[in-house]
Amino acid sequence: MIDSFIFDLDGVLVFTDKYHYAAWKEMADDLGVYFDEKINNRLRGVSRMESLEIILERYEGPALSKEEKEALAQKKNNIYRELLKKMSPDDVSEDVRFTLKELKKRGMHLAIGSSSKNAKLILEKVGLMDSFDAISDGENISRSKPDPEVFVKAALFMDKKPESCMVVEDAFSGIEAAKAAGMKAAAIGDARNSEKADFKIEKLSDILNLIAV
Ligand code: B16
Ligand code: MG
Repeated sequence: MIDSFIFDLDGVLVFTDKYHYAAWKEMADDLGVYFDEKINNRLRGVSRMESLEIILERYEGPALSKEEKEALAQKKNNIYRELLKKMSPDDVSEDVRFTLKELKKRGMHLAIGSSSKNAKLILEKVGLMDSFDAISDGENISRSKPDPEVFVKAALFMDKKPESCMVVEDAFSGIEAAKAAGMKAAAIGDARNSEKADFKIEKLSDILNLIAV
């Protein structure tokens, strides 16, 4: 029986994807590399360094050293964190707030399972830091989605078994990670096109109808 939910952050609870895009775009433009929204879609749920490698598929300049790549990722992150300063509790929809409160009321355990190293900063900015029993994010994993590590750790932090957890994800890589962890996977947004998802939802509150499964 499902008694725990693990939420992806970017694309599920908040929409920081527009800031990721703006920051990568500025970095790519400065480097003279083509980058658009379609390429940006491939970066959902993917770690920062892996995202950079995807963007560099179009790079035609001289070979970049590890240090140069790290500097590019750092540059993107600095721009991104500057943009995150604009975030406030208004960036969390009524539907998201209602759903989290309702799940708590029904005795569910709640965790974050995000690839982002900025997850805690985002949760603080939008006032959701105290809404979760556990946070598993880019700071406590060594392998990124589709590896199940981030969700396995979230379940561990809550002291829950994988089979009692449902993951809510907007990324293909996240749905794969949830299934590899032995959990149920509910897809929202882009991930609704994934054949591996157990459930497809339009809005977050739709998961309230899935609890009895
Ligand atoms: P950072 P999620 C992911 O967050 C984003 O979807 C992905 O675009 C980003 O590259 C990744 O976090 C790492 O983020 O650079 O902040 O560590 O969807 O797993 O919550
Ligand atoms: Mg996401």
